[in-house]
Amino acid sequence: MACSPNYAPPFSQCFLSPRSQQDIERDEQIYSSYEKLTSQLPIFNEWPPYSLQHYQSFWITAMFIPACMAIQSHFNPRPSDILLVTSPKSGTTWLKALSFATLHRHSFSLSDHPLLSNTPHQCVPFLEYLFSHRTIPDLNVLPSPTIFAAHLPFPLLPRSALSCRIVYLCRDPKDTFVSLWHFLEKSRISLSTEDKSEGLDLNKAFQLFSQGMAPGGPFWDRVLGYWKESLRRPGKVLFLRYEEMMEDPVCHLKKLAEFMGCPFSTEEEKNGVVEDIVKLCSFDNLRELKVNKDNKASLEDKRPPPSSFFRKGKVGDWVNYLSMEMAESLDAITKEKLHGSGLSFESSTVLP
Ligand code: PAP
Repeated sequence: MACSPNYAPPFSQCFLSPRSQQDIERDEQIYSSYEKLTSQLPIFNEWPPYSLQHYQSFWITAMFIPACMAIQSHFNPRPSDILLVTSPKSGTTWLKALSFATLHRHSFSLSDHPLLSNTPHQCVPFLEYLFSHRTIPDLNVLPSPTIFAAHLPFPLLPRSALSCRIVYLCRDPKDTFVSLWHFLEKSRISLSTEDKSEGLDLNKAFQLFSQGMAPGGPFWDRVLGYWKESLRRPGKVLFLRYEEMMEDPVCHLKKLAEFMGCPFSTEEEKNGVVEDIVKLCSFDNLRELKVNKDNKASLEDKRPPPSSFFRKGKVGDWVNYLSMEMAESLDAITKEKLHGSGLSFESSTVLP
């Protein structure tokens, strides 16, 4: 059984294979062409600390657009791999922890687990970061299966992504918005050096989010993309909701394990393995770990501090920040946008 102090996330290996001068020049050319294309896209600077650009009908964080282009052309997962996709602030960190702990449950003991000394984001990296090093990563050197994550909207995923299994997690738009606003405020403060740019006022941010002009937006187009695909290919795309997972994490973890191809055995269920993983990955447990309490941002790659991914972890916290008028307005937009799709957020609107 592996021991977590020895566990090092394997992702640096993607960049270690010897590369010929030709490969280096090829990657250089590829990324230069992506940067050139990126520089021509409409830019929007209202959401500090990140700029957004309009790329293929979505507002994407500008610094990740060359990586998105690289993913679109060079991401070729193996059928065994698993891709977690979320709208930003929908429970990505939680889903990463749950799927990592579930897939690797036979390799690590819960008392000495990699998630106790690595953040969920270190255990399951975003493709947007893996492809942002001006080098196409060699993902084939990674153990099979490997879990990756992405915030990419479905229309921006390459066809090749459907060769693996995709888990999509979404969250009520009001809570998503409130979480996003707090996260960007915290990121702005922790990433600012001499630049003391002002934050985005909550009311203004709300207006922009409602118009679809928010990181990863429009919210509804993104959710609908994965919702429709999950109906079309239920064996390939599992559609999950934060509120439902919070209500019954055990039932949803079993569903997730089955979808990932590693269902819990009757023996495991009897022995409480599912409950143990839920406990390991719970908000209260992860938030209290030293590694996740870290308040230091990485200025080099503009990464917010680990602590910014753990705020309240509650359903319905919007009630503390949005007026009833705002909530009704966002609900009405959501109802209209999702009309006829079979998807609705109405049950998650009930006041907590
Ligand atoms: P990302 O999309 O930027 O990677 P993501 O993890 O989706 O981040 O967003 C963090 C949200 O998930 C926070 O929500 P809040 O602002 O409403 O509190 C965070 O608290 C919540 N979260 C993080 N870990 C967990 C967890 N283990 N269980 C439940 N919620 C969690």
